[in-house]
Amino acid sequence: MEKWRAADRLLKFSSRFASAVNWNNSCKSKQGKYFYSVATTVHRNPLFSSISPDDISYFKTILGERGVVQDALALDAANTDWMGKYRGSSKLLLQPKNTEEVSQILKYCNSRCLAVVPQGGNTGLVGGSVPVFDEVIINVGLMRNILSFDKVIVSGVLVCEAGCILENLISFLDDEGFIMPLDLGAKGSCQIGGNVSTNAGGLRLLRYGSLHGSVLGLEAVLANGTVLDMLGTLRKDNTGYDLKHLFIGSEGSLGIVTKVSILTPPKLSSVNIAFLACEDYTSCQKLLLEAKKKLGGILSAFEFLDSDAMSLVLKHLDGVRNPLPPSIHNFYILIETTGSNETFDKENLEAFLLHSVESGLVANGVLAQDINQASSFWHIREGLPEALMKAGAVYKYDLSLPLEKMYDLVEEMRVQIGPAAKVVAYGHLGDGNLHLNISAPAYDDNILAKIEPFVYEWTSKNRGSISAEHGLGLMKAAKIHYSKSPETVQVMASIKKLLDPNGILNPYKVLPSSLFSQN
Ligand code: FAD
Ligand code: 2HG
Ligand code: ZN
Repeated sequence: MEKWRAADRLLKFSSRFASAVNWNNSCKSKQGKYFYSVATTVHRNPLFSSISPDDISYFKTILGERGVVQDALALDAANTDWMGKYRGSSKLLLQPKNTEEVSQILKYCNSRCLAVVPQGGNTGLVGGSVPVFDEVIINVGLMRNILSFDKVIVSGVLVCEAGCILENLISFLDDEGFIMPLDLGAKGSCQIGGNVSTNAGGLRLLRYGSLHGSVLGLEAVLANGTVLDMLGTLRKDNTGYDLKHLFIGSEGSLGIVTKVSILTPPKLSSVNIAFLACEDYTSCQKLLLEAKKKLGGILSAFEFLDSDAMSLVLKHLDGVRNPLPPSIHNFYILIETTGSNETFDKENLEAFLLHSVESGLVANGVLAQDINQASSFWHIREGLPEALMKAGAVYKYDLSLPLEKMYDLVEEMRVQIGPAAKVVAYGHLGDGNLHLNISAPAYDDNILAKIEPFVYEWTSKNRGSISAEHGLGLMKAAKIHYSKSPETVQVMASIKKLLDPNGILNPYKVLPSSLFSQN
């Protein structure tokens, strides 16, 4: 118990820390240094047209001058992903203001066979949000209206346009006494349309489930311009196939999401956060099991990072300090509880932590005493992607694995790679989601050859998924077979061909290009 240091009351809070890194600041200067060409394995589909002056004139008649962006700086930003790793060469960015404009754009692009890439906040981590070649970029960021919020009749249903920034929705709901069922480090930049299109997981999935559960409806525009109104607000609706699910997680390959209806939970008054250290991975697993048993309904996050991840954050993020000094522990766990009974919740968490220390599962720990301390704990976990960016080149793998096997991969990867790069592990342990990051001074084919296909084969052999939450994008389009059977991939390709016969929507992403080469 003497290792247990602070146990004061945590003030309620809503937003954890400032938005994601603005990639304009963090990545741009690195492009020359770190840019990593992946387009070499993909060839431009020769059936696609190139933009002509007539096309530009047509788009101006629909969108006006303001919605047709050809400015070099803006295009440079839209062509480059958050990591500065993937880069296209689009000459055109379109910014529609409503669904009708999206429909007109797509109808025209389809008739001209102009390939498009839907782009949201451009925070994706798999090269899905930027062009591979000269695809037209369509960003619905100007479509950012909240259309309705029903907190009385159908509790907590928010209907909004797809370009709403996640953090703005979080703030809006906070004022209304509700919260978004998802939260992620990129909240300051990512759009709800992008979140839905990637089926983003994030830090609250453990408690509120995936977007397949909380998205009640959506509106999407197909490649030929057809508007699919599936913007229901009902909890239950079993009339035929539930097509909205096709658009949740299809990464812009089946349509452009223009509106979203989402079920939001009420904000609860008591939030507590603990930052703990464990000496081995087995203790982390046991702690999760215990947390699920003892904290049950109030457990809202269970995140982990290893010692290399902690060292990286301490080195690269300004103003961050280890809440559990002096030495680095092998593993750190961040536990959050959210409930409605402040006294009970706090006592419950304290009793759980005390028991965990006494039983040896937890080596050291600290409970946030105020909102600033709580934010600083979250900053360590949420700041990891930014710290990795600052450290140099990074190879990112976002894996679902059986919990008991998860850290074996990390250890095997360290042996596999040797001293050439640092293997850094963290993630949403409560969801069985490992973020395996390999940090190197620069992109290097020799390092890549040590990582792939080893990481995919290992994951497949252990019946994991090669994409827990980030999607396949360009990075893993050709790797889908490691997680899905040939028959399943074939059905996916049939759906793609049915909804987008010319293949104009986000080509080269999600599914192997080889499946469409006969087009
Ligand atoms: P973009 O990156 O612009 O696009 C992502 C994909 O969606 C692309 O394929 C794009 O074509 C498509 N798309 C975008 N908008 C639309 C639309 N309106 N209609 C159709 N298709 C569209 N992800 C997680 O799951 N969990 C996390 O915890 C998490 N944390 C992150 C932390 C940081 C610091 C960063 C940089 C990223 C993180 N991500 C996380 C990844 C990323 O933020 C999410 O995938 C997010 O949902 C992407 O939203 P976006 O608006 O930026 O989409
Ligand atoms: C997170 O959980 C994001 O922080 C990013 O999903 C993961 O950096 C990564 O690999
Ligand atoms: Zn994540």
